[in-house]
Amino acid sequence: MSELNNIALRILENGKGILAADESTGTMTKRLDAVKVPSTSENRLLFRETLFSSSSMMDYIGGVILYDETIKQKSSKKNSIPELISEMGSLPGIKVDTGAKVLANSPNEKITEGLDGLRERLKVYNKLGAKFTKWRGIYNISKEYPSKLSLQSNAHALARYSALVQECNMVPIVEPEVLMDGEHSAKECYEKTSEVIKKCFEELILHKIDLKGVILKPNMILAGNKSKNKISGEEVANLTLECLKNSVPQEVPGIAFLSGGQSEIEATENLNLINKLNNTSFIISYSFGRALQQSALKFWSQDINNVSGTQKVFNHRAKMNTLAAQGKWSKELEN
Ligand code: 5MM
Repeated sequence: MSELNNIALRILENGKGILAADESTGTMTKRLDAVKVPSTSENRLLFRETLFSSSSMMDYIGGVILYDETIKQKSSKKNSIPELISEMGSLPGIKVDTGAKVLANSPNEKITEGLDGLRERLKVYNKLGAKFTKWRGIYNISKEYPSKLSLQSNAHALARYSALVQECNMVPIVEPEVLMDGEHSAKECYEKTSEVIKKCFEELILHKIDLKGVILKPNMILAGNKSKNKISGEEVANLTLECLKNSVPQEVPGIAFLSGGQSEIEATENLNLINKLNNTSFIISYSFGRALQQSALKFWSQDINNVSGTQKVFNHRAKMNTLAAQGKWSKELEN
């Protein structure tokens, strides 16, 4: 087994998932504003350290995606944040894209930037303890989108990123997110997501990526958030599995879904159904941001020094998602 394959499997072993705590300062400020906590670097660290020192790190969270600010911070016990995460039994990772900007010549679409100087930045992150990385490309759905230009350029960037990451002995998480925004049907989401994922792997293969050392982080197949034709959880699960079977090469060891704006329970319920019906060879788990942190953040904002109370809320959510990653979750367990 290669070292990269080993890391990917370790992150996702036994129903473990990934905590996406890689909100850029702008996004984190929006999250903190919403719960009326000032977005200072101390507060951002306090909330994150509260999660990273919870018992979930041992039991449910196989990896944590950090943001540049956090990977360079020190915990209250004066060890580095990657050291804290490793000591708790999880693996530290890092978001290495520098954000999505307007795609030239297709102003309604985005292209993710961050390739310039990436080889050097990766060496620094690796020295700081990162074992894996993340890059997110975003796509919107409408009749004409994603355009060929967006499909091609985002896949190309994801492949070049993956090659540099593997060269530096880390596992790339490849995140092509087809956004939930819009009136589109689940069928359209299925078709466009399949096209997006296929194009990504076409480029990854062209760039000679070791697919056994990659984790795919896709969206689930859902109707748009403004669609009148919502589908059942079983239909979400069946369409999502069908899409993965048709577009992801067998060598890829694991798939960790993003939550994409679903509520906490909805994301857990869909993940559970996907795993119950999983007829693929992939390990299927989670890499949630909002769907893992929402309740914990709300609770923490009432008293930012209540570490154990906040950890209890977070541990519950992480446990529910790990059960869902094993197809063992049920609604009753939520109470
Ligand atoms: C945590 O949010 C990440 C993006 O942050 P920026 O937009 O500030 O760069 C995002 O990539 C996240 O990792 C994934 O979308 C998963 O998060 P959700 O909330 O969709 O599960």
